[in-house]
Amino acid sequence: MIHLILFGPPGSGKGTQAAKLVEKYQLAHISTGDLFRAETQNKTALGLKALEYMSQGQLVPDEVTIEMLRLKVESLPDVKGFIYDGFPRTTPQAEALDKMLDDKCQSITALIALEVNDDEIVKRILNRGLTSGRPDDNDESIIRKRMEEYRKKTSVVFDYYKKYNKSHAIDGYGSIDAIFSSLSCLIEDQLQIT
Ligand code: B4P
Repeated sequence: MIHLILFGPPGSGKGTQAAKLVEKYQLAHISTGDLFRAETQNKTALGLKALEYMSQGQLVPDEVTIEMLRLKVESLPDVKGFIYDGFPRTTPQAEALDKMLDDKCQSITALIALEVNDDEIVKRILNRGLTSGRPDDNDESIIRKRMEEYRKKTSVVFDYYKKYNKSHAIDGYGSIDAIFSSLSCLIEDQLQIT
């Protein structure tokens, strides 16, 4: 089964590209950010807990995130594969994902990182904040906090999968279609996924 991780800093375009990849390769899309936002909208205990962290630009604790991810994966037994968007975001999350897949005799196919610099990220997220209604999109200091969390806790996940020769990076600048084209080339030529 295919297990692709779409990786990169907040606002690098993971959600945007994942939506296109899902359609082209018929994979199931799991965005932990979207799952948390749905829980928050439904005012569940998990959603209210997640909101405390998300609205401050912090990562939600690992144990909450890992359990939510596991339940979502297990609710989709018949799919061709998965695109994980925004997960794993810490080394313990990566270890938990590997363990979960190992128990099913499966493993991560590849991690693909979208590379974008800080100024472009702030510009994109503030722009999204004009319409998204997300509390973490409107305030530059919270956006900078998210970027700091990424550098401190998340960027190491790239090196974690690099040890297994599974990490790839592509340029996250340019039009959405141009980036999608680079992603598709990598997926088809290097990963041999069709
Ligand atoms: P996420 O929902 O994952 O959101 P994101 O990182 O902001 O966005 P993404 O990279 O998907 O960017 P997008 O395509 O939307 O996380 C939100 C929060 O949830 C986290 O801060 C954390 O608190 C919590 N969370 C989620 N997962 C977690 C986990 N595993 N562990 C702990 N906590 C977790 O693009 C951004 C904007 O740029 C959009 O407006 C888009 O239209 C625009 N854009 C995209 N591509 C563009 C391009 N090529 N050119 C110009 N603009 C572009």
